Amino acid sequence: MKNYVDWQISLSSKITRINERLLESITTSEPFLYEMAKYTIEAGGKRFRPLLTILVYGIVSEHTYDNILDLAAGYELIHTASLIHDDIIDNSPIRRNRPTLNKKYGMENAIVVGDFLFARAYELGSRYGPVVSRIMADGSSKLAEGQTLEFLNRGNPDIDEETYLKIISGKTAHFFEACARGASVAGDASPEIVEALSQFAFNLGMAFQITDDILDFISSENSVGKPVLHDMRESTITLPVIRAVKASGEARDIVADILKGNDTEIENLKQHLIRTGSLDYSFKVASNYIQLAVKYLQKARRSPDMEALMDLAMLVIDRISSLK
Ligand code: GRG
Repeated sequence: MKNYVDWQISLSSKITRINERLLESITTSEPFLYEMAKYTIEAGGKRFRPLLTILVYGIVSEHTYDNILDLAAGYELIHTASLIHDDIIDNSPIRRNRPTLNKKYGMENAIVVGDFLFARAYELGSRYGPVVSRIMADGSSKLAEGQTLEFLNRGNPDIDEETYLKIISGKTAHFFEACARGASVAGDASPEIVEALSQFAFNLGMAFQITDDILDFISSENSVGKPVLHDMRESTITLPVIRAVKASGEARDIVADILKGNDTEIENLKQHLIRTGSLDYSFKVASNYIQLAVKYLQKARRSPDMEALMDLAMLVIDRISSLK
Protein backbone atom coordinates (compact mmCIF):
# COMPACT_ATOMS: atom_id res chain seq x y z
CA MET A 1 0.00 0.00 0.00
CA LYS A 2 1.67 3.23 -1.15
CA ASN A 3 -0.44 5.95 0.45
CA TYR A 4 -3.75 6.83 2.13
CA VAL A 5 -5.45 7.30 -1.22
CA ASP A 6 -4.64 3.71 -2.26
CA TRP A 7 -5.74 2.50 1.17
CA GLN A 8 -9.03 4.38 0.87
CA ILE A 9 -9.57 3.05 -2.67
CA SER A 10 -9.16 -0.50 -1.37
CA LEU A 11 -11.96 0.26 1.11
CA SER A 12 -14.11 2.36 -1.24
CA SER A 13 -17.28 0.26 -0.94
CA LYS A 14 -17.18 0.71 2.85
CA ILE A 15 -16.54 4.44 2.50
CA THR A 16 -19.50 4.77 0.12
CA ARG A 17 -21.77 3.12 2.70
CA ILE A 18 -20.38 5.34 5.48
CA ASN A 19 -21.04 8.45 3.38
CA GLU A 20 -24.58 7.34 2.59
CA ARG A 21 -25.27 6.66 6.28
CA LEU A 22 -23.81 10.04 7.25
CA LEU A 23 -26.16 11.83 4.86
CA GLU A 24 -29.15 9.77 6.06
CA SER A 25 -28.33 10.64 9.65
CA ILE A 26 -28.51 14.43 9.12
CA THR A 27 -31.98 14.64 7.55
CA THR A 28 -34.06 17.31 9.25
CA SER A 29 -37.23 19.26 8.58
CA GLU A 30 -35.13 22.47 8.48
CA PRO A 31 -33.66 22.69 4.92
CA PHE A 32 -31.01 25.31 5.78
CA LEU A 33 -29.66 23.20 8.64
CA TYR A 34 -29.50 20.21 6.27
CA GLU A 35 -27.68 22.29 3.63
CA MET A 36 -25.00 23.34 6.12
CA ALA A 37 -24.57 19.86 7.62
CA LYS A 38 -24.40 18.36 4.11
CA TYR A 39 -21.75 20.92 3.10
CA THR A 40 -19.59 19.70 5.96
CA ILE A 41 -20.18 15.99 5.39
CA GLU A 42 -19.55 16.27 1.64
CA ALA A 43 -16.23 18.01 2.24
CA GLY A 44 -15.00 14.48 2.95
CA GLY A 45 -11.95 13.81 5.09
CA LYS A 46 -10.10 10.58 5.50
CA ARG A 47 -12.92 8.78 7.37
CA PHE A 48 -10.36 7.07 9.61
CA ARG A 49 -12.60 6.85 12.64
CA PRO A 50 -15.56 5.15 10.94
CA LEU A 51 -13.20 2.86 9.01
CA LEU A 52 -11.44 1.93 12.22
CA THR A 53 -14.85 1.18 13.75
CA ILE A 54 -15.95 -1.02 10.84
CA LEU A 55 -12.63 -2.86 10.49
CA VAL A 56 -12.41 -3.64 14.21
CA TYR A 57 -15.98 -4.95 14.08
CA GLY A 58 -15.04 -7.06 11.05
CA ILE A 59 -12.19 -8.65 13.01
CA VAL A 60 -14.35 -9.67 15.97
CA SER A 61 -17.75 -10.40 14.42
CA GLU A 62 -19.13 -12.75 11.80
CA HIS A 63 -22.02 -10.36 11.16
CA THR A 64 -22.11 -8.04 8.15
CA TYR A 65 -20.60 -4.60 8.65
CA ASP A 66 -24.02 -3.07 7.96
CA ASN A 67 -24.66 -3.78 11.66
CA ILE A 68 -21.96 -1.33 12.74
CA LEU A 69 -22.58 1.50 10.22
CA ASP A 70 -24.62 3.58 12.66
CA LEU A 71 -21.85 3.51 15.24
CA ALA A 72 -19.22 4.26 12.59
CA ALA A 73 -21.26 7.24 11.34
CA GLY A 74 -21.81 8.41 14.92
CA TYR A 75 -18.07 8.57 15.58
CA GLU A 76 -17.47 10.48 12.33
CA LEU A 77 -20.21 12.97 13.25
CA ILE A 78 -18.60 13.65 16.64
CA HIS A 79 -15.20 14.06 15.00
CA THR A 80 -16.68 16.43 12.39
CA ALA A 81 -18.52 18.44 15.05
CA SER A 82 -15.32 18.80 17.06
CA LEU A 83 -13.50 20.06 13.93
CA ILE A 84 -16.27 22.62 13.30
CA HIS A 85 -15.93 23.91 16.85
CA ASP A 86 -12.14 23.83 16.60
CA ASP A 87 -12.27 25.92 13.41
CA ILE A 88 -14.50 28.45 15.19
CA ILE A 89 -12.06 28.66 18.11
CA ASP A 90 -9.11 29.17 15.73
CA ASN A 91 -11.06 31.25 13.20
CA SER A 92 -9.64 28.88 10.54
CA PRO A 93 -10.38 29.67 6.89
CA ILE A 94 -9.86 26.22 5.27
CA ARG A 95 -10.70 22.66 6.24
CA ARG A 96 -10.74 19.61 4.01
CA ASN A 97 -9.73 21.83 1.07
CA ARG A 98 -12.88 23.99 1.42
CA PRO A 99 -13.80 27.18 3.24
CA THR A 100 -14.69 26.26 6.82
CA LEU A 101 -18.32 26.30 7.87
CA ASN A 102 -17.71 29.42 9.96
CA LYS A 103 -16.29 31.25 6.93
CA LYS A 104 -19.07 30.12 4.58
CA TYR A 105 -22.12 30.39 6.85
CA GLY A 106 -20.90 32.44 9.83
CA MET A 107 -19.89 31.50 13.35
CA GLU A 108 -23.42 31.42 14.81
CA ASN A 109 -24.62 28.87 12.26
CA ALA A 110 -21.42 26.82 12.55
CA ILE A 111 -21.91 26.45 16.33
CA VAL A 112 -25.43 25.15 15.78
CA VAL A 113 -24.36 22.69 13.07
CA GLY A 114 -21.72 21.30 15.45
CA ASP A 115 -24.37 20.89 18.17
CA PHE A 116 -26.74 19.24 15.70
CA LEU A 117 -24.08 16.71 14.63
CA PHE A 118 -23.35 15.87 18.28
CA ALA A 119 -27.05 15.26 18.94
CA ARG A 120 -27.41 12.99 15.92
CA ALA A 121 -24.21 11.13 16.84
CA TYR A 122 -25.47 10.22 20.31
CA GLU A 123 -28.78 9.09 18.87
CA LEU A 124 -26.85 6.72 16.55
CA GLY A 125 -24.66 5.50 19.41
CA SER A 126 -27.68 4.81 21.63
CA ARG A 127 -28.81 2.11 19.18
CA TYR A 128 -25.97 -0.07 20.56
CA GLY A 129 -27.07 0.08 24.19
CA PRO A 130 -25.78 1.81 27.34
CA VAL A 131 -22.27 0.33 27.47
CA VAL A 132 -21.37 1.43 23.93
CA SER A 133 -23.11 4.79 24.49
CA ARG A 134 -20.94 5.38 27.54
CA ILE A 135 -17.77 4.50 25.59
CA MET A 136 -18.79 7.03 22.94
CA ALA A 137 -19.51 9.70 25.55
CA ASP A 138 -16.20 9.03 27.33
CA GLY A 139 -14.33 9.48 24.04
CA SER A 140 -16.05 12.85 23.55
CA SER A 141 -15.29 13.98 27.10
CA LYS A 142 -11.64 13.17 26.52
CA LEU A 143 -11.73 15.31 23.34
CA ALA A 144 -12.94 18.26 25.41
CA GLU A 145 -10.30 17.58 28.11
CA GLY A 146 -7.52 17.43 25.50
CA GLN A 147 -8.72 20.60 23.86
CA THR A 148 -8.90 22.43 27.21
CA LEU A 149 -5.40 21.34 28.23
CA GLU A 150 -4.08 22.42 24.83
CA PHE A 151 -5.73 25.80 25.19
CA LEU A 152 -4.32 26.25 28.70
CA ASN A 153 -0.84 25.65 27.30
CA ARG A 154 -1.13 27.85 24.22
CA GLY A 155 1.79 30.22 24.08
CA ASN A 156 3.73 28.36 26.76
CA PRO A 157 7.24 27.79 25.32
CA ASP A 158 8.15 25.62 28.33
CA ILE A 159 5.38 23.06 28.00
CA ASP A 160 6.92 19.64 28.66
CA GLU A 161 6.67 16.45 26.66
CA GLU A 162 4.47 14.76 29.27
CA THR A 163 1.84 17.51 29.03
CA TYR A 164 1.97 17.37 25.23
CA LEU A 165 1.40 13.60 25.29
CA LYS A 166 -1.55 14.10 27.65
CA ILE A 167 -3.04 16.68 25.26
CA ILE A 168 -2.80 14.45 22.22
CA SER A 169 -4.11 11.44 24.17
CA GLY A 170 -7.28 13.44 24.76
CA LYS A 171 -7.52 15.17 21.38
CA THR A 172 -6.89 12.11 19.27
CA ALA A 173 -5.77 8.81 20.81
CA HIS A 174 -8.60 8.22 23.29
CA PHE A 175 -11.12 8.94 20.56
CA PHE A 176 -9.48 6.36 18.28
CA GLU A 177 -9.56 4.03 21.27
CA ALA A 178 -13.29 4.71 21.77
CA CYS A 179 -13.98 3.73 18.13
CA ALA A 180 -12.24 0.37 18.59
CA ARG A 181 -13.64 -0.24 22.07
CA GLY A 182 -17.19 0.57 21.00
CA ALA A 183 -16.94 -1.63 17.88
CA SER A 184 -15.38 -4.61 19.67
CA VAL A 185 -17.93 -4.45 22.51
CA ALA A 186 -20.74 -4.19 19.94
CA GLY A 187 -19.24 -7.25 18.21
CA ASP A 188 -19.24 -9.24 21.50
CA ALA A 189 -15.46 -9.68 21.56
CA SER A 190 -13.81 -11.25 24.63
CA PRO A 191 -12.47 -8.76 27.24
CA GLU A 192 -8.87 -9.57 26.19
CA ILE A 193 -9.56 -8.78 22.55
CA VAL A 194 -11.54 -5.64 23.43
CA GLU A 195 -8.49 -4.47 25.39
CA ALA A 196 -5.96 -5.43 22.69
CA LEU A 197 -7.89 -3.66 19.91
CA SER A 198 -8.53 -0.62 22.10
CA GLN A 199 -4.81 -0.37 22.90
CA PHE A 200 -3.98 -0.81 19.23
CA ALA A 201 -6.23 2.13 18.38
CA PHE A 202 -4.91 4.31 21.21
CA ASN A 203 -1.29 3.85 20.13
CA LEU A 204 -2.22 4.35 16.49
CA GLY A 205 -3.91 7.62 17.48
CA MET A 206 -0.81 8.82 19.37
CA ALA A 207 1.38 8.14 16.34
CA PHE A 208 -1.17 9.71 14.01
CA GLN A 209 -1.29 12.97 15.98
CA ILE A 210 2.50 13.20 16.32
CA THR A 211 2.94 12.68 12.56
CA ASP A 212 0.20 15.27 11.96
CA ASP A 213 2.21 17.71 14.08
CA ILE A 214 5.38 16.90 12.15
CA LEU A 215 3.53 17.35 8.83
CA ASP A 216 2.46 20.82 9.93
CA PHE A 217 6.12 21.76 9.52
CA ILE A 218 7.14 19.75 6.47
CA SER A 219 4.04 19.34 4.30
CA SER A 220 2.10 21.54 1.88
CA GLU A 221 -1.44 22.93 2.17
CA ASN A 222 -2.53 20.95 -0.90
CA SER A 223 -1.51 17.59 0.45
CA VAL A 224 -3.02 17.98 3.95
CA GLY A 225 -6.09 20.04 2.99
CA LYS A 226 -5.50 22.74 5.61
CA PRO A 227 -2.97 25.53 6.10
CA VAL A 228 0.51 24.40 7.16
CA LEU A 229 2.78 25.99 9.80
CA HIS A 230 -0.57 26.53 11.49
CA ASP A 231 0.27 25.29 14.99
CA MET A 232 2.97 27.89 15.69
CA ARG A 233 0.79 30.64 14.20
CA GLU A 234 -1.86 29.62 16.74
CA SER A 235 0.80 29.47 19.48
CA THR A 236 0.28 25.72 19.83
CA ILE A 237 3.58 24.12 20.80
CA THR A 238 4.00 20.55 19.52
CA LEU A 239 6.58 17.80 20.05
CA PRO A 240 9.25 18.92 17.54
CA VAL A 241 9.30 22.40 19.11
CA ILE A 242 9.24 21.06 22.68
CA ARG A 243 12.27 18.94 21.83
CA ALA A 244 14.13 21.83 20.20
CA VAL A 245 13.44 24.23 23.08
CA LYS A 246 14.71 21.65 25.57
CA ALA A 247 17.89 21.19 23.54
CA SER A 248 18.84 24.78 22.79
CA GLY A 249 18.45 28.27 24.19
CA GLU A 250 18.57 29.62 20.63
CA ALA A 251 15.43 27.65 19.75
CA ARG A 252 13.68 28.99 22.84
CA ASP A 253 14.51 32.56 21.76
CA ILE A 254 13.12 31.93 18.27
CA VAL A 255 9.95 30.40 19.72
CA ALA A 256 9.52 33.29 22.17
CA ASP A 257 9.87 35.69 19.24
CA ILE A 258 7.17 33.87 17.24
CA LEU A 259 4.88 33.81 20.26
CA LYS A 260 5.22 37.62 20.43
CA GLY A 261 3.79 37.72 16.89
CA ASN A 262 6.90 37.58 14.72
CA ASP A 263 5.59 34.96 12.26
CA THR A 264 8.46 35.55 9.85
CA GLU A 265 10.63 33.53 12.24
CA ILE A 266 8.56 30.34 11.68
CA GLU A 267 10.62 29.36 8.62
CA ASN A 268 13.78 29.89 10.65
CA LEU A 269 12.35 27.66 13.39
CA LYS A 270 11.56 24.99 10.82
CA GLN A 271 15.20 24.96 9.65
CA HIS A 272 16.27 24.79 13.29
CA LEU A 273 14.01 21.77 13.89
CA ILE A 274 15.64 20.00 10.96
CA ARG A 275 19.20 20.91 12.01
CA THR A 276 18.78 19.90 15.66
CA GLY A 277 17.17 16.55 14.81
CA SER A 278 13.93 17.52 16.58
CA LEU A 279 11.78 16.37 13.66
CA ASP A 280 13.71 13.08 13.52
CA TYR A 281 13.26 12.66 17.26
CA SER A 282 9.49 13.20 16.95
CA PHE A 283 9.37 10.70 14.12
CA LYS A 284 11.12 8.16 16.35
CA VAL A 285 8.54 8.71 19.12
CA ALA A 286 5.73 8.18 16.58
CA SER A 287 7.42 5.03 15.27
CA ASN A 288 7.60 3.61 18.80
CA TYR A 289 3.84 4.10 19.20
CA ILE A 290 3.28 2.31 15.89
CA GLN A 291 5.44 -0.61 17.02
CA LEU A 292 3.32 -0.90 20.15
CA ALA A 293 0.11 -0.61 18.12
CA VAL A 294 1.22 -3.44 15.85
CA LYS A 295 2.05 -5.64 18.86
CA TYR A 296 -1.51 -5.24 20.15
CA LEU A 297 -3.08 -5.78 16.74
CA GLN A 298 -1.19 -9.05 16.35
CA LYS A 299 -3.20 -10.44 19.29
CA ALA A 300 -6.29 -10.33 17.05
CA ARG A 301 -7.44 -12.87 14.50
CA ARG A 302 -5.67 -12.63 11.12
CA SER A 303 -8.21 -11.53 8.52
CA PRO A 304 -8.51 -9.06 5.62
CA ASP A 305 -9.84 -6.44 8.05
CA MET A 306 -6.89 -6.99 10.38
CA GLU A 307 -4.51 -6.65 7.40
CA ALA A 308 -6.21 -3.39 6.40
CA LEU A 309 -5.57 -2.00 9.90
CA MET A 310 -1.98 -3.21 9.75
CA ASP A 311 -1.60 -1.31 6.45
CA LEU A 312 -3.03 1.80 8.09
CA ALA A 313 -0.50 1.56 10.93
CA MET A 314 2.33 1.40 8.39
CA LEU A 315 0.92 4.31 6.38
CA VAL A 316 0.88 6.61 9.41
CA ILE A 317 4.66 6.29 9.47
CA ASP A 318 5.14 6.14 5.70
CA ARG A 319 3.51 9.52 5.11
CA ILE A 320 6.49 11.06 6.92
CA SER A 321 9.16 8.74 5.47
CA SER A 322 8.04 9.61 1.95
CA LEU A 323 8.66 13.32 2.64
CA LYS A 324 12.05 12.87 4.34
C1 GRG B 1 -16.34 16.72 21.54
C2 GRG B 1 -17.54 17.59 23.56
C3 GRG B 1 -16.56 17.81 22.50
C4 GRG B 1 -15.90 18.98 22.42
C5 GRG B 1 -14.99 19.30 21.36
C6 GRG B 1 -13.16 21.58 19.91
C7 GRG B 1 -13.00 20.35 20.70
C8 GRG B 1 -13.87 20.11 21.85
C9 GRG B 1 -12.11 19.40 20.36
C10 GRG B 1 -11.25 19.49 19.17
C11 GRG B 1 -10.16 18.53 19.29
C12 GRG B 1 -9.40 18.47 18.02
C13 GRG B 1 -9.18 19.67 17.19
C14 GRG B 1 -8.91 17.34 17.63
C15 GRG B 1 -8.21 17.22 16.35
C16 GRG B 1 -7.88 15.81 16.11
C17 GRG B 1 -7.39 15.58 14.73
C18 GRG B 1 -6.21 14.68 14.57
C19 GRG B 1 -7.98 16.09 13.66
C20 GRG B 1 -7.65 15.79 12.26
O1 GRG B 1 -8.15 14.51 11.98
P1 GRG B 1 -8.10 13.91 10.51
O2 GRG B 1 -6.75 14.15 9.93
O3 GRG B 1 -9.14 14.85 9.76
O4 GRG B 1 -8.56 12.51 10.59
P2 GRG B 1 -10.08 14.49 8.52
O5 GRG B 1 -10.43 15.83 7.95
O6 GRG B 1 -9.30 13.62 7.56
O7 GRG B 1 -11.27 13.78 9.07
